[in-house]
Amino acid sequence: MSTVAAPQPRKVNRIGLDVLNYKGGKTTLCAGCGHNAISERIVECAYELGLEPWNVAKFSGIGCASKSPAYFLGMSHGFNSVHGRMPAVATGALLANRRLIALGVTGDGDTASIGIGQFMHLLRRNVPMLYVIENNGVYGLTKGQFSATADIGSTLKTGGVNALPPFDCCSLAIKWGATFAARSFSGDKKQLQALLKAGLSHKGLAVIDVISPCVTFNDHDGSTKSYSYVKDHEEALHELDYVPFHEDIAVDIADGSVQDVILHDGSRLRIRKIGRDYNPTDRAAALAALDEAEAKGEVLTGALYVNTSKPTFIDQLNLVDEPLATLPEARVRPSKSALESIMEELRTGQGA
Ligand SMILES: Cc1ncc(C[n+]2csc(CCOP(=O)(O)OP(=O)(O)O)c2C)c(N)n1
Ligand code: SF4
Ligand SMILES: [Mg+2]
Repeated sequence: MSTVAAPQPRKVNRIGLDVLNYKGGKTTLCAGCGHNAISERIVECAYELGLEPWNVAKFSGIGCASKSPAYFLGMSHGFNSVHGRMPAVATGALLANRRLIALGVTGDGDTASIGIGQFMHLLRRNVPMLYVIENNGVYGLTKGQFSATADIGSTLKTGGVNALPPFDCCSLAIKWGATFAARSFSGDKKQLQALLKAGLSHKGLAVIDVISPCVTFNDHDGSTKSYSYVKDHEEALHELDYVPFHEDIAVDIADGSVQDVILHDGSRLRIRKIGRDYNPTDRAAALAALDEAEAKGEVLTGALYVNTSKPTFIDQLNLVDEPLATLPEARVRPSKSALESIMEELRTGQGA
């Protein structure tokens, strides 16, 4: 006699959702593309953190990387902007609703080529969002031309050699005002998960540059953004764990090889030394380490820089606590007498 297995209880997170609630549409990217692995990590992180997907706003530009928000967090808001213009859209949305959890996902072309101007202003404003760069060194969507993150001497599949120096998005981020900067690799599940969770817990601009190989156009010998190059040249600064605020954090950290960075929501980024001493709160040391790695052809990964004390763009504007988008007209529209007073001032040079 055959027996029917009892249905397994649904595994849910602390807000009662299962992992399927954090998925999106089926990917249309190439099999093996690094961007797909990053989407999977985002799904896992959002589920494990217990994010309310309806409070998340996903922002992107144009490119294979920028298509990927369609493949995770299907219950969240999403805005696919013009190529390279995502920062302005995200900034505007956050000004209208400061309670949104903003997640930008973009490519190296979208950020460092056409979008470099917008990226720089996002940095100097410290706009509070997680900004993930899926960095493959090429414009994947338009068939593999070099982007502005391609290294000097890197070759195209067709043989062309890149002669121009790259922008290092982490160096730019640290130098110009992001308060969290990290580099990871789409193939490093544990490190990327810890960084994504920490970036989502950070109050300020968190930039994570993830080397994400394009298997179709930039995964050959001669590319410095291929799986084999990154595996052979990765230099991890430390081992990382993310400890959520609701978990017991009692751990013996007396031996000096572990450092905790306390994030704004009370969770911690636990940093375990694996070689050199590295303090991610030291801005000058972070920039020097990136320069040194670039000179050696190394891909430096880990939490490069964290600053939890700088005010965000929204804080600096002294906005009211409620989202502006929800305020009634009576609170956002000047009264008739206030308008008359302004008009009088313009007419006479003196207030009414
Ligand atoms: C204004 C504008 N210029 C150029 C393009 C053509 N275009 C589409 S995607 C893209 C590059 C995308 O590269 P990246 O951001 O690195 O994403 P990937 O496809 O590599 O993931 C370009 C140049 C466009 N869509 N819009
Ligand atoms: S072309 Fe490259 S970047 Fe685009 S989906 Fe395919 S592997 Fe990914
Ligand atoms: Mg690209």
